[in-house]
Amino acid sequence: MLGALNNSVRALGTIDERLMRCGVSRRSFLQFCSSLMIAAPFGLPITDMKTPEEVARKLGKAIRPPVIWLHFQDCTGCTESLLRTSHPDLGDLILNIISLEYHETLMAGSGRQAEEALTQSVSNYSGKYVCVVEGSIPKRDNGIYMKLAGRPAYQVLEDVAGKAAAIVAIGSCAAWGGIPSADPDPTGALGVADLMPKSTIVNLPGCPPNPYTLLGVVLQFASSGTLPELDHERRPKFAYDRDIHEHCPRRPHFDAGRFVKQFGDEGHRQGWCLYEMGCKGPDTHAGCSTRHFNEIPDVWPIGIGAPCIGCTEKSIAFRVPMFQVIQIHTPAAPPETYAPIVSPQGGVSPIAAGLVGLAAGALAGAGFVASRKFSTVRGDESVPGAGAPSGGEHTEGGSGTDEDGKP
Ligand code: FSX
Ligand code: SF4
Ligand code: F3S
Repeated sequence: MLGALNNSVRALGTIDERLMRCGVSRRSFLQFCSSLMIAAPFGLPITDMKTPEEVARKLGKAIRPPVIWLHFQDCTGCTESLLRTSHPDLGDLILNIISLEYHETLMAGSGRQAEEALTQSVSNYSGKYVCVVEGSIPKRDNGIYMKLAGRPAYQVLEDVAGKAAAIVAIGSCAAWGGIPSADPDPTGALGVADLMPKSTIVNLPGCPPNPYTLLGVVLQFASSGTLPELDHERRPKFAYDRDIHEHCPRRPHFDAGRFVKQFGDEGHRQGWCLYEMGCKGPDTHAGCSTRHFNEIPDVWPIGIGAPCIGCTEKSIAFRVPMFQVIQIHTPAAPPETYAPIVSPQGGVSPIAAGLVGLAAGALAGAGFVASRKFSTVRGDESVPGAGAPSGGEHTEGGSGTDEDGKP
């Protein structure tokens, strides 16, 4: 629901109606709903259901949300990650689920035609659309570094985003300036919230962010008119609640003190921890380690052997040098205190030798007792100690009695 609907919004029809009209199979829609559930396993009411069928039932009844997508200073990676899925059908499906009214990269029109399309969309869906902003907005020298149809980008933003029901700042550029704001920040690049602090804004930082996070937010809004719970940086908690380091597949190597020292070294080939290569995972909140990109397993920075640069964190990416090692703020012991991988070899004291001997003796004894407890008769699954089996063959090489009954 997008509040009280006007006729233009109602005319967009429900997601179910659209999918049926376009011949999209139920199976594709259910697959999409499963992916949405994986991307937002907790904290998003639209996916807080038991099965993809339930999610599909709820989503299907929602009116397709009208989306107006603005591009400012960016690389278009956010759009690319949304539409360049490994299954081409999925890109089509997404464009059927949301109603993308204006998007400069995707629309056929240009120049005056495009301008008219923007004006028309804003007026048709005023107060009802989701405005997705990609890219940062230059403010230095009164915004002369980026103009659209002769107007500075910040004015276009204020006009279009100002009439939206909700604004989603997709990517680190739109959230807080991103790459264009890196030192020396020649254009005075700002994020949407810097320019419109009082508006309803959801920040989805990431360079690029996971597209399912955007779809989760937009579809949640379309189906119930609500936005997910946000953290202090206006990021939805369902996607930014944990840091990369907490659930990184290389974490066992970190804990064991196995670090890549140089790209291409043996540790790098073995998939060891990238902390000493400058990985910012311990200070970076994002879900990349469990929600990979483009539907392909292991497609995320650390998965392909690159350290996390902290792209979802305002104070890290494009502020702290990529390969600079950061301090560990978690209570874990510092890496210097970890046990080395190869322990130095030295002489063995008589006491230590005695203790090792005792331990070895105990283990050998336990092994002998265990070998006596389990039957070596093929096919015998009786409980150890429950008495001799009544028949069957001896196992080859078994450690029980031989054919003469000798132990
Ligand atoms: Fe920025 Fe989006 Fe990085 Fe690029 O456009 S967040 S540069 S991936 O794509 O805005
Ligand atoms: Fe993973 Fe980086 Fe943490 Fe190492 S430092 S475990 S690579 S997040
Ligand atoms: Fe960004 Fe780090 Fe994920 S660089 S994409 S937050 S692994």
